[in-house]
Amino acid sequence: MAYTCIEVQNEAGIATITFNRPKALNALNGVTLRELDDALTAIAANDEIRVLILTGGGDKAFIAGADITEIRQLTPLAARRFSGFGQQVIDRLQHLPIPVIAAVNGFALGGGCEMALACDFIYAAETATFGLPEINLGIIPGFGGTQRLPRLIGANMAREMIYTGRFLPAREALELGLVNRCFPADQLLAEARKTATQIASKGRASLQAAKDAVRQGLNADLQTGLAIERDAFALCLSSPDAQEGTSAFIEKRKAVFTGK
Ligand code: CO8
Repeated sequence: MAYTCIEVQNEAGIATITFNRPKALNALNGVTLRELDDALTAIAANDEIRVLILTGGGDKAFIAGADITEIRQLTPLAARRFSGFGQQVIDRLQHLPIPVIAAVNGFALGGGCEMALACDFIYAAETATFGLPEINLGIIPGFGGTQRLPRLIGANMAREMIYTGRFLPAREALELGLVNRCFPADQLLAEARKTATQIASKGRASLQAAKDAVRQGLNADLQTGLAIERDAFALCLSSPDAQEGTSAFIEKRKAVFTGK
């Protein structure tokens, strides 16, 4: 499928998806979501890809939200469908079998912030801005923001952001734990790639097991989470990559994981 609103690049086991409608600050329209859905299917099916980075094209925005010109025309039924489709695509991102890093290079607002929240972690340019400003439009977040943000930064901070629509500068997002690390804008992608390269050298099975265990455990009580971890641990230990990793330690050499 030829894409018009995103760009996909694969290099050395690292895929990068760039949202590319800079004139509309990369706002998410239906076409962008469909293209993203398609790209995620291809990435999930490609065993060579170990890590995905999401970023925004142009120098102003990661994604400035759902495309307001498009959503304002929706009937309630169509809005429910569009919100459901957006949630589904963003959920697929969260369930992708590989780690996903959001490299937030500018505005991450509304649906853009919600997209970043579904990634495994967020790196941000010092000039980036986060927010859920839907309340200013007379609506609420519809791509998972009311659910994922409280889980990440706590209910009260999330409530304040959602009720006021306030924009948070990257430094404040860092203090809140919304962002893992901040970098000067011109170093953001290189830093995201550096971490991605480090992660890409690990075993595919153990990365997926770790990702699944954290995600599933976040929605479970502690005892259930520990049971999930036990099962995932046992499965990992029986994998060829675990044999390789433990043998390499004993033989004092660097492990070479095959992803099995
Ligand atoms: N949708 C469509 N176009 C947009 C959007 C958007 N979200 N954001 C910016 N644009 C467009 C502007 O209209 C403008 O276009 P043009 O040049 O043709 O006038 C261009 O991008 C540049 O924007 P600005 O001139 O406004 O740039 P500024 O630097 O002055 O301001 C801001 C940047 C502060 C980011 C400002 O553009 C803004 O406030 N944008 C809207 C942010 C927002 O409210 N986002 C939330 C959208 S709603 C949402 O995400 C809901 C998700 C769930 C949907 C569920 C579906 C049913």
